[in-house]
Amino acid sequence: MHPSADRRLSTLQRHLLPSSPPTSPATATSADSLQPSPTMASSSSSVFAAVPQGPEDPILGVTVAFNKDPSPVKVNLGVGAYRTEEGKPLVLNVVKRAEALLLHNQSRIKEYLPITGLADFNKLSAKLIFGADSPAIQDNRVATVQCLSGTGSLRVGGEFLARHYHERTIYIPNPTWGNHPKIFTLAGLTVRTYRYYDPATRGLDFQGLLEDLSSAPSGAIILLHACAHNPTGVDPTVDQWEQIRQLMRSKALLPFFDSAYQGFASGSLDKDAQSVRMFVADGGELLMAQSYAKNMGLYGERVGALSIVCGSSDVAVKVESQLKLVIRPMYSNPPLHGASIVATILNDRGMFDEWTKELKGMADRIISMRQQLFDALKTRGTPGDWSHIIKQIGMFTFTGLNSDQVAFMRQEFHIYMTSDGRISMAGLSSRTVPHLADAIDAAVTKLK
Ligand code: CBA
Repeated sequence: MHPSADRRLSTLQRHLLPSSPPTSPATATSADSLQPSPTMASSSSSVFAAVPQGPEDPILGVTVAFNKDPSPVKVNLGVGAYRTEEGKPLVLNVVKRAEALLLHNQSRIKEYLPITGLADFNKLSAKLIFGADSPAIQDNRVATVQCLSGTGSLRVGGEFLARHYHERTIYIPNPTWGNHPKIFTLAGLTVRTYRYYDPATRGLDFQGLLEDLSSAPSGAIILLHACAHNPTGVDPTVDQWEQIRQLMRSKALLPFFDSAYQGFASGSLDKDAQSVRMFVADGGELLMAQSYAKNMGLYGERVGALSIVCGSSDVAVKVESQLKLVIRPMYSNPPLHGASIVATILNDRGMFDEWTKELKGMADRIISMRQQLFDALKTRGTPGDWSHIIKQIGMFTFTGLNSDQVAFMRQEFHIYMTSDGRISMAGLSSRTVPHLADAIDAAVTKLK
């Protein structure tokens, strides 16, 4: 464990947890009652005047800055959102078809969904990630609830664990998606990190990972990226996954998988679910947060699922009853539209096949962007080894550029990325690769 990383997290936890409420004032005197009450505040003041300005989100704030930039050559490689070769957001054809079907179905109603969401959607989502022949599904050991995309699934899972699991510590990889520590801290868990990435090799710090998981307390929760690790683009090999699985099961560590990119890493839904399926096949328990934001392009529909694989069907029934108690006071029940799109596609063989083709098209375009960027840097003779661009997988490249170089590229080239040097390959196109390569070349040459 890195003590410095742990210290950083506890500072973060102090910032995130609500501060204790102001002590209640002593009984009001008559002088007090002459002071202007909050409701008497003049129009120029506010009862919220002392609210401090909050910082922009490190990832979504990049888009805010990008939108303000009037430059015609600007490129947004911050948020992980797919763009076409023309640089436009993509609505999949199969999604348009599903929406057209839904629109023409006159018998559709707009009633509330159950607290757990659309039943069909839940069943199909569990099958998609665990596999149709999964023993856990066949034994009815899975409790699945529809949630607000990946983020909502992680949060509901975190709150469930904080209420009902004996160990409150969750270990997340270092680095990880910036929202993870905030989600789990606010859910009521204690967040610690395990070593994951080695900047020297720009690959997995497998030894460090095994050491840190070995020294985690028995029963601790371990957050694992199912595939296409964000932000590094570095995943364990199948052999390494097997060693992780054996170690975790031998120490009764509880896996909490985050699957935000199924199909985006390799282009194959089954291949990208391999790590998860290894953990389900051994009969053990786990949590799974699934998102359809990227692989179906349903970002703004906020559609995802939390599945908890339990030891028996009896336990799964009780777990589901408790998930309902987490969800009901939070947002009552989830939205209908996105889940209906997903269920329509997953329920129809033809549409499912069309989806997998479109998904593969997106994954392949990202892979080709990796090659093009690598070639462009090679042509320019840019100092350094850039082979990690083609070795890393999924939506992001963890370039190794430092925050000064990132700031320089924004200032001089209007290229926007997160300050840790992560670029969203899905935001690149053949047209913008040369511009990015020029910017990286200038940044590493000028700012060592
Ligand atoms: N888990 C991981 C590992 C992610 O990268 C993201 C999205 C999510 C949540 C969960 P959603 O709630 O939309 O289903 O996704 N991360 C981002 O792509 C972005 O959407 C990213 O740019 O890192 C974000 O919200 O930050």
